[in-house]
Formats: sequence, C-alpha cells, structure tokens
Amino acid sequence: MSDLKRRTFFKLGLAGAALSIFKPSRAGELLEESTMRVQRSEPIVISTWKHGLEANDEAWKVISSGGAALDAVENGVKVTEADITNRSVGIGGRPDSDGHVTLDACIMDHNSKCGAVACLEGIDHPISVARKVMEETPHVMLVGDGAREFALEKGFNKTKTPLKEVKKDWKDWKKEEKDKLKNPIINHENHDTIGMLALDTNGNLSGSCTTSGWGYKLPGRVGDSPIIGAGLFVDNEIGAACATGMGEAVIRIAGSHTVVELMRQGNSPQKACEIAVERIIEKHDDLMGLQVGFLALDKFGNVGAHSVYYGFNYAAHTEDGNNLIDASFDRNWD
Ligand code: SD4
Repeated sequence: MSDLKRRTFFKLGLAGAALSIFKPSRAGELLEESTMRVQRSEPIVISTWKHGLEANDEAWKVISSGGAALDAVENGVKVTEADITNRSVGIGGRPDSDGHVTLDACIMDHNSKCGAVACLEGIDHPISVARKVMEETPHVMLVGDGAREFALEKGFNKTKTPLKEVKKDWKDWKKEEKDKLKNPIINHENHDTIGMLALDTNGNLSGSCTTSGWGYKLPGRVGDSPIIGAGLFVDNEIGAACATGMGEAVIRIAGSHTVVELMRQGNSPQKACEIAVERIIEKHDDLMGLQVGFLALDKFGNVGAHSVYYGFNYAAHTEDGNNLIDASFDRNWD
C-alpha cells in the first residue's frame, strides 16, 4: 500500500470522524465527494488463511483485467470450494456430529445486494448458489432442503458427501469422542473458512465467505459465515470486512458490520479490526480456544487484520504480487 494512499485515508478518516460527532449524515457524503476524485482504483484482493493465495490468483485474473469485484470474489473462493483436500471449506469439509456435511456461504456486492445459503448439503459450489439467491430471488438467505432444492433447480451438480476419507475420520472421532457429541468443544485447528474481499478498478467493493463450519458441530448449527453483517459485510461507500474463527462469537457482536461501522467513524481498517476483537474479548469470560480473526479493506485499498490469538494470516494480492501476511493478535495460545 502506498504511503500516499494511507495518508489520504488518514486525513479523510479524521475528517469523517470529526464530522460524525457533529453531524453524522455528513460523514458518508464527505467520503463520497472525496472518492469521486479517484477515477480509477488500484485493484486489490485479500482473503483469509494460506489457501487464500490460490484463491487470490483466480480472483486477480478477473480484477486485473478490469472485471468486477463481484466476479472476482465468486471465482476466487470457488477454487477453495473445489479443493477436496480442504477440510473446512466445500465438499471436502468435515461433517456435523451426525455425519452430514452442511455448507454455509454468502456474497455481497457494491450495491449492498447480498445472497446466502446455510446448511446446504451435497452441492459443490455454495458460493455460486448464494449468488443465484441474490440475483434470481427476492430473498437473501435459503437454508437446508430449500436451499438444496433451489440449487438443483438452477442446475447445480449433486455431490456425495462426506468423502470416503472424511467419513472415516468422522467415524474415528465418534468412537473416541462419544461424550462430546452433545457438547462439542471448539477446536481451533478446524478453523479455515475462506473470506475474500476485493476492490476493482472501478472502485467497487465486493466480498464472499464460504465454509463447512465447525467440524462435528451439532446438526443444524449455522455459524457466522453465511450471515450478512457477521461473517461478511460490504458498504461500498466505506469498506468491507469478513471474519473467520468461532462463528458464535462473531455473531454476538455482528462482527463484520461492526468493523465496517468502525471504519465509517474514521478508524483505519487495522484499528477497526482491533476494536472489534477487543469487543469480543470483553464479551466473553472464557476465551479458551476462542479464536476469531477479522480482515478489512477500505474504499482506498488499505488493509487491516487482527485476531484474538496468534496464528491468523491472510493473503493479499496487489499489482506487486500475492503475499501471505501474518495478522497482528491480542494473545498467545499459552
Ligand atoms: C464458523 N466461522 O462456522 C466459521 C468457521 C471458521 O475458520 O471461520 N473457520 O463458525
């Protein structure tokens, strides 16, 4: 990120913050006036975890050739969904405690249009089903059998889940963890959802988020990832944010929406992620195993990332290349 961009945003951020104290509705107007001066944006795509590198490459093909951020974030996370070795996204994901792989996803564009699916079983690209919900229905979210019926009607392929090797792991888990069936314990190794945010050359933002959720969760459990405002939020005037980690904690503070609103108040994306993490920490007496990471991108291409615990990283693709970056964090695991 260039210093110039940072300085520009810093100034705008301060101006926005000052205005928001006296006359909140003016803050957005000021940013809009300022961004109108920017004719074309330098594109950027960012996404959670190491698998974001591959996903970014695909998304980058779209935005670097002048395509829309919305297409970039859909195509990008489809790479992760299609990777059957991934145990926390797509059809290679871990099942719930009954052995069903249920997938959650959502997508949001620069016009605040959004679509989501939750508890979707046996369909290979939940993110594309979410996009169809957004574009071809008057609804925002479809769940369970309804989502599956809709996907089949729209021509998506049926897939058999869980995969053989995943089923074997689940059976072993069931034998060993019988007592945990009714009370799943958070396992931070299971947390590898992909959330992706992109800014295209027209200055438009979009985001996507897709996961198989908490491994061996209770049947019917839905996390933050398909919930607009929790796992993902985009406001084209301000910025976008997504979350990864323990969805229950993210939902409790409407995490991604909170991050975007903090940016609207003049905080940098980094500061906004830090404040949101702080809020999660304040709201939970027991933080044991509670990992949450936020990733944010503002309208000017500035990035922020912060997590409760050490270990969260993200991939960022700009014109300078595609890099894996460690996020800052509040505490170590020990
Ligand atoms: C969930 N937030 O279902 C997801 C899981 C996750 O990295 O993010 N894993 O709660």
